[in-house]
Amino acid sequence: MHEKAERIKRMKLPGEVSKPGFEHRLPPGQVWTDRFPILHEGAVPAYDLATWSLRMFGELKEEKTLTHRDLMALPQTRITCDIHCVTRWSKADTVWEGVLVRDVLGLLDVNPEAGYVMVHADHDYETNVPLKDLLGDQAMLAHSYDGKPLTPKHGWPFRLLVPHLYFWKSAKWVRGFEFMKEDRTGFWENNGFHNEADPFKEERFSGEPLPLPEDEWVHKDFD
Ligand SMILES: Nc1nc2c(c(=O)[nH]1)N[C@H]1C(S)=C(S)[C@@H](COP(=O)(O)O)O[C@H]1N2
Ligand SMILES: [Mo]
Repeated sequence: MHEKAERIKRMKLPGEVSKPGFEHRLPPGQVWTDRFPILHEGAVPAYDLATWSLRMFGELKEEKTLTHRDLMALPQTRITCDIHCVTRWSKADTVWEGVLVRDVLGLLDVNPEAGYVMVHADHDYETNVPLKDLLGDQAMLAHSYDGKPLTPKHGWPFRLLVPHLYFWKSAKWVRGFEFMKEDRTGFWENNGFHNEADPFKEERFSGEPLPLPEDEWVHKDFD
């Protein structure tokens, strides 16, 4: 077991709740919370929807820049899912609305060799996800949480949501998808986090020690 994983397991998390009957939905090493922690690097960006865009590039027949209006014109999907953060909190039955990534891909002509996506987000955040993990019934570009537009801190106007992977793969303030033949690691994947990030396999860390100070793991903000 990675030394950092041992240390975060000893921390008492704020807002920890017990949820009898939900044990089979709780990945190993996680605890349930009813709060919604806010975690990111850097400042919360501000946007004008008239100029906000999502750049789709890389292994495509033709690069495309999608506007807010392009995405809102796609079928709107509502999902309920559990989310799991590598800092050990999980939150059950979160409700999101947005557009499924596979519906967005319907606007594109993706080359058959593309197996991976580098998700680009503000400010200079990147995370890599296999294309197949984006094709399911729950991977979406979400614009609403719990029946209300996303707050700026949670990623307004659009965040990626890939609930079956640890939450660092769910990039807030998403600005581009880069379709790739070969996998490449993103921000946290370069900083000691596991490349695949399946919470039920406890894929938290790679073998490398994390150069992060202990207080990076203490939640600074909640909803
Ligand atoms: N653009 C961007 N997206 C990001 C991050 C970030 O630093 N920048 N942090 C990730 C991490 S580590 C987590 S745990 C979740 C937190 O999402 P939340 O603040 O809505 O709980 O956002 C992910 N998406
Ligand atoms: Mo995180």
